[in-house]
Amino acid sequence: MEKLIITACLTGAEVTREQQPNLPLTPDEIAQAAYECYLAGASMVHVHARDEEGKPTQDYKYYKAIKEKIEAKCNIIFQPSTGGATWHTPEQRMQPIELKPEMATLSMGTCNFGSDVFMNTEDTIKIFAKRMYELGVKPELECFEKGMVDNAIRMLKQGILKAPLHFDFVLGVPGAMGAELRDLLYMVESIPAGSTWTAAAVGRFQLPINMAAIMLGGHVRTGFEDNIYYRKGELAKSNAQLVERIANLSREFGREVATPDEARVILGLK
Ligand code: KMH
Ligand code: ZN
Repeated sequence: MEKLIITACLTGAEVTREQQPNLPLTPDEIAQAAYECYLAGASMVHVHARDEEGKPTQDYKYYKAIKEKIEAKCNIIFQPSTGGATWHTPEQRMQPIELKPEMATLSMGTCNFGSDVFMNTEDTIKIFAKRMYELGVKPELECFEKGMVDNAIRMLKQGILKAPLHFDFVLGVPGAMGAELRDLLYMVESIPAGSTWTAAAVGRFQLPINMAAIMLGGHVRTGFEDNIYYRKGELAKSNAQLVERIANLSREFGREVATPDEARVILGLK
């Protein structure tokens, strides 16, 4: 089986220090967490920036600082968020694309997101995609429910997206698709042949969905953005602790873990 790409989603836009005391917030903390995850077996980091008050920000300058600090430490793939927080405008959300990262996220539709709405109109998706391809940034297609996979396939046929596609199934967000095994299987069966995919799931669903992805030949996203616990009632010590468990499980299963350069080949980044 292809080697496993582990993406560490370090911070997110929703989790707070009150909930998870070890949440990395500053560019230095995020870069250090990225490095620890790299040492633990991650080949990519999904990054959300925070300002000096710990509030989610899509400001270019924070992402630039984080990118540079990570690159000074290791060659892990830097994948900034263009999702931001639900209250960010599309213009704010697009800023990290200008850094020309190898990848950036691209959410494929609108859904409820807890008590908020995560808005991604067709026009917004097209504008984000166009700019990404102009700058040589490969989109990771964030699909929070099956209709978003269908949207991606439609946009592929229209030439808005380019094959091979890389999907990230984000399951278990309150207001969107659940995170049972059947939900993951439905997503996996629905994507075009030749696509690659990663599975992420929220809270207690993170570990079982990650394990299913290892077995099914997909890739894994783990980290505090999606889940802050190591096991029931026990907070994780770090993002790296979650990455290390996935790397160990995968190796036990007989599937080696990809280095960043191996991940680049699998994802067609080089
Ligand atoms: N924070 C969510 C509203 C992404 O990073 O691309 C959106 C999100 C998706 O996290
Ligand atoms: Zn995110």
